[in-house]
Amino acid sequence: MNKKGFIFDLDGVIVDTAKYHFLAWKKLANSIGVDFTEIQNEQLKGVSRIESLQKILKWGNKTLSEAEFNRLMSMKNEDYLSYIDKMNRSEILPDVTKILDFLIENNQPIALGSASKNAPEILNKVNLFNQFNAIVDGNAVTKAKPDPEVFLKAAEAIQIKPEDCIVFEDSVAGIQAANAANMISVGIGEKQVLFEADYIFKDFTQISTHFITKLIEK
Ligand code: B16
Ligand code: MG
Repeated sequence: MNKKGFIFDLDGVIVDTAKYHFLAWKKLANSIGVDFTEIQNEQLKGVSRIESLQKILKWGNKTLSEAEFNRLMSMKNEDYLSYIDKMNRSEILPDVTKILDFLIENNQPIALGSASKNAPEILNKVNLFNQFNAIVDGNAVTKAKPDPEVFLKAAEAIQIKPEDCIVFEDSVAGIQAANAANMISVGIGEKQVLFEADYIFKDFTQISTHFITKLIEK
């Protein structure tokens, strides 16, 4: 049987941790007198922790010393981790396990390609860590999405050529990264937002095992 590399983003694809990022960033932004809305939160999807704080400070017209910047980043992460700590399997997004199980049954290599430095912890919380043959996360990359580094490293880790990899992503930057890596991009979310993707589905309930089989046989 053909082998393709299936690379999953984490936040917004496997679990909806965006709501916890929102709560933690809002608390932090408000604590320094900066407003933070759900619309702004959308713009932080797929963006690294450092860049997220830089954007919030820019929106609020604030400048901070390096020490203060680092202190705020740790504060946000501690708060975020207090939500992650309470996560369990019920937070896996619908039909994600159906697709992962199907790929495993069909001996297809699976990797994680996420900007999050908390990825291993989250995968452990929802008990999915062992489903992945490789994990490439925010600790392993130097260049953030839309740079293709995270996905190229994931492909290398599962020993599949980039053009034989399929990426599932919910962020615009992530779709651009997958396209730049010369991989097939599958957008999970809204058509109007993710129009640069090769395929777009609202969520995994819309993805059939028939579609996955076609990708494997391509
Ligand atoms: P952390 P993904 C990304 O995860 C999130 O979408 C983004 O909002 C977050 O800032 C980034 O991870 C870094 O997360 O603070 O946990 O290192 O979508 O690439 O899985
Ligand atoms: Mg994401």
